[in-house]
Amino acid sequence: VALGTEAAIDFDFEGYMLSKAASVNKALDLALPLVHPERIHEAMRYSLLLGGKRVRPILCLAACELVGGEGILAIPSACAVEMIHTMSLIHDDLPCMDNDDLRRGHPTCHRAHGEHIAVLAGDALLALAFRHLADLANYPVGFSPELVLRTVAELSRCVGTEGLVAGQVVDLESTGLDEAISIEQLEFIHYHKTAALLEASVVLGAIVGGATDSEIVRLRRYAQCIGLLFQVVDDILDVTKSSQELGKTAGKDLASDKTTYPKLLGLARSREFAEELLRDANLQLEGFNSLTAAPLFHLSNYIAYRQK
Ligand code: GRG
Repeated sequence: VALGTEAAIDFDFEGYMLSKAASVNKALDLALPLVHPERIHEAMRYSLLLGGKRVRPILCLAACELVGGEGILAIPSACAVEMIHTMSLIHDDLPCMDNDDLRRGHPTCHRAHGEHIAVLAGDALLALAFRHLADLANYPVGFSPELVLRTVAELSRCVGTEGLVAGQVVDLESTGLDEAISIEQLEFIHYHKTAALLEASVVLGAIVGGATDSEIVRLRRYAQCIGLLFQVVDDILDVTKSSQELGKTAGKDLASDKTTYPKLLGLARSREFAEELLRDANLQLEGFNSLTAAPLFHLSNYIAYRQK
C-alpha cells in the first residue's frame, strides 16, 4: 500500500487509539455532568460513556494535528461529533426504527431507561453537541469565533437532510422491498448514514487546526472513502463470518432481504472495491507529512483489514 513509510510502519496505532480515546472519554465525562434533572442526564451519560471505539473523535483530533494544530483545540469538536453519533444510535435503536435490544454490549437506551427518556436523551445530546461546540469558553482565550462558526455550519449540514437524516430515511424506505436496490441507492445510504459524520469529524478537526481549503478538500475525500469502505467491509464480513459459522459457501447476508455489496457485485468484486477505496483514501494523505499522517493512514488500514 502507498505511504508505507518507515514512520508509518513504526507507529504504535493501538497505543495512539487508546490514549486518544482516554482523553476524549475524560472530556465527554466533564461535558455532561450528572445534574438535575438526574433521570435524563443519567440516560444521556449511559449511552455516551458506556463503550464505543471513539473513531469519530479520534479522526477529529488526528486531522487537527495533521494540519499542524494543537490537538487540544479539537477537543470540543471531538466531543460534539461523538454526541451526535451517540444520539443517532439511540434513535436508530428505538422500536419505531430498528427496534434493537443491545448496543455496545449493553441494553439499548430505551431498554434501560424507557422509550420516552431515550427519545429525549437523543434530542438533548443533539442540542448539547452544538452548545458544546459553539461555547467559546471551551477554547483557548482569543480563539477565532469565525472558525468556531464554520465548525457549527459544517456539523449541522451533516446531521440533517443533507446527511444522517437523509441516509436514514432512504434506508428505511428501501427496507423490506421485494427487489434489491441499485448500487447508486446503496451508495447514497452509506454516504449519508455513515460517511457524512466521518467527513464532518475530519473537517471539524481540520478547521480548528487551521487547515487550508485544499487540505480540507483532501481530508473530506479521505473520510468519504473510509466511510464507504467501512460499509463495504461490513457487508463482506457479514457474508464471510456467517458462511464460516454455518459451514456454507453462501452466508446469511446473501439470503436476507438487505441489499449489500456482495449481493450486487459478488464477493470478489466487493473485495476489489474495498481495495480501491483504501487506495483512494490513502492517496489523499500523500503530500502531508508522513509522520503526522500516520494515524489517519493506520485508521483507514484498520477499517479495511478488521476481522469484525
Ligand atoms: C441525526 C437528528 C438525527 C437523527 C438520527 C437514526 C438516524 C437519524 C440515523 C442513523 C445513523 C446510523 C445508526 C448510522 C450507522 C453508523 C455506524 C457505522 C455505526 C457504527 O459505528 P461504530 O462502529 O460504533 O463507530 P461505536 O459503537 O464503536 O461507536
